Amino acid sequence: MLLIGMFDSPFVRRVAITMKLLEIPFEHGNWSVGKDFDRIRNYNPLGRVPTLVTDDGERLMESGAILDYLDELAGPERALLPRSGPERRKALNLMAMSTGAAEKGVLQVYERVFRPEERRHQPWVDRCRLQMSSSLAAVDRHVGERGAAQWLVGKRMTQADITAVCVYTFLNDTLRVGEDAVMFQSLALLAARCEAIPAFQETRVPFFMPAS
Ligand SMILES: N[C@@H](CCC(=O)N[C@@H](CS)C(=O)NCC(=O)O)C(=O)O
Repeated sequence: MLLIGMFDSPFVRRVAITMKLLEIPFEHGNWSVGKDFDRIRNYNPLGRVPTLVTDDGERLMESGAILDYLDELAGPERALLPRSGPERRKALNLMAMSTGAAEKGVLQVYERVFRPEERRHQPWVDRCRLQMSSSLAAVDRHVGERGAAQWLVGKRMTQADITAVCVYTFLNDTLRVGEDAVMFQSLALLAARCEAIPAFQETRVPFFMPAS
């Protein structure tokens, strides 16, 4: 299988960590959405990552859809998302809050990476920051309610934990959300626990953020 996209993206990284945890081997297409745009578009008309090319040549897009495929490959015992019921809904909800925060973070990052300074619209950036922080704070509250030594859902690590940590680490690297230590303390503790695990360490590539 070929996983396209750099690990500095939280969406790519959550797929890569999942593949490592599930022991599904893959080649890594370490291509940038900036300079390798045309190359990526050969596999995904949107030019987005992650994109997964399966051993059968099928091209899968959207990290959520890719994770669904990987869970199916792994089977119900090893799948990283609870199969049904309240635990599945809770995990999906937490993942939506985390990926939503990441999307609002990515929009702020792209303001700096792709848009010239004189064309930026600060009220839009502020709105994104508020949405990102509020969503991340909601995830942080859930982590806090569960307690520092627990997982977000059930008794073992699930996709809800992997996604929350990938997003928190990305937003901390790029937008320094962790400096607001009061708001995201519980997430910071969960991230510290997870980032020590080999699958997380092997995929840890800090995003290069331009200064302004
Ligand atoms: N909803 C998508 C989001 C993926 C996404 O935003 N990827 C970014 C990299 S972090 C990307 O490909 N950006 C390039 C672009 O959209 O032009 C997913 O979950 O896969």
